[in-house]
Amino acid sequence: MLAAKGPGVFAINDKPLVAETRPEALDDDATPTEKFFIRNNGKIVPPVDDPQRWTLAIDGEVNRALALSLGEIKSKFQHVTRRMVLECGGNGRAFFSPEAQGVQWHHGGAGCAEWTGVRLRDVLQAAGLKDTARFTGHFGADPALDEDQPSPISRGIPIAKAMDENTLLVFAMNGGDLPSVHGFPLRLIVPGWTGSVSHKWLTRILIRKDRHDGTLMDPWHYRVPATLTAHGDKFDPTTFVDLESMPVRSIITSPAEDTRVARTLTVRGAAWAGDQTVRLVEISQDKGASWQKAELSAPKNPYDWTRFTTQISFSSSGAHEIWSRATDSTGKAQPSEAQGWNPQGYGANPVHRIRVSVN
Ligand SMILES: Nc1nc2c(c(=O)[nH]1)N[C@H]1C(S)=C(S)[C@@H](COP(=O)(O)O)O[C@H]1N2
Ligand SMILES: [Mo]
Repeated sequence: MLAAKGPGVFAINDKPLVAETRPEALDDDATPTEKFFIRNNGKIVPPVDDPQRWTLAIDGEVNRALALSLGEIKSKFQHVTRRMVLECGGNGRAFFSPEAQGVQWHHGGAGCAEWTGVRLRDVLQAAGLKDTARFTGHFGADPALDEDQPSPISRGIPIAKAMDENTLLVFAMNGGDLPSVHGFPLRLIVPGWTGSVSHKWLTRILIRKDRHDGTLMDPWHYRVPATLTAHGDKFDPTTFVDLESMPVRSIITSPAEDTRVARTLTVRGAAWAGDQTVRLVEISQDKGASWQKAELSAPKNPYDWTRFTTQISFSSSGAHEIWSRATDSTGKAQPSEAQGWNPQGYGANPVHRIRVSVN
């Protein structure tokens, strides 16, 4: 399966399949499908023999429970295409020291694709939300690694996020059918939030009166301390809060790490900030002693990433580093080192640093 992925994507884990994208492979405005990161929790990618017979159930706190075929979803609701970032909740985990538990992502557990689908809001309105509707629960067709378990993952979001106009039920990626590994024939894209709520191979959305209690909704998963913590602190997960919006991050996508570069060169990259927007991206060529502002291009639509570019000049040849640092619309900037160590390793968004050899 990974063979279908392009260069610049490397497997972190085999079963379940987890693959990260190298920063230099994220140099396009829209991440090509073959370069998009993969995060599976289940045993296999569920085979879909006949997509015409795929149905999505909407039930629970609704006036009319629905069972919609793929054809009905495509024909009854307005199509929307948006370029939006999808990012794993654990992105950046590898920057925590000592090592936190979970997939050791660097900055490449993220990508920005063109997603086409319908608004979840429109479908929920067709079902008619009851006043008691508070939270969603997502169910998909992938079997758990341990087949005694009901599902590898079943997470949910508050109704307000489900009703956000940018939350989509997606059937196409970058203009083609959604690939199997990314959730064919139907997935959720809940932009800006931990990727774990963007359910793949989606078969059911249960509308609930209360927070969902499915697999990986337990106190340890996708939950973070409410205050800044450090390694050695006592952690009580019952006091944690749900990880929702992802923190601000930037990556240098050109030049590539460990390559030879000219004394004067263009540095290019991307920055994004969960539910916030990117206010500022700065580049340092002296390991953070001084910073120079990069030029930002306007995102195409909400939740698109912000591409940046700037020219820098080194005054000497040899080994150097280039760093990038983004600041979000609330004024939060990426720290020099990962902050807020927590056992599950969420929220590590240090500046991106690459080594280059200057001619
Ligand atoms: N059914 C299902 N949906 C899922 C997952 C999964 O294992 N099973 N993984 C989630 C996680 S943790 C992430 S980060 C994203 C990754 O989406 P991608 O593989 O298309 O990049 O899918 C989410 N949706
Ligand atoms: Mo994830």
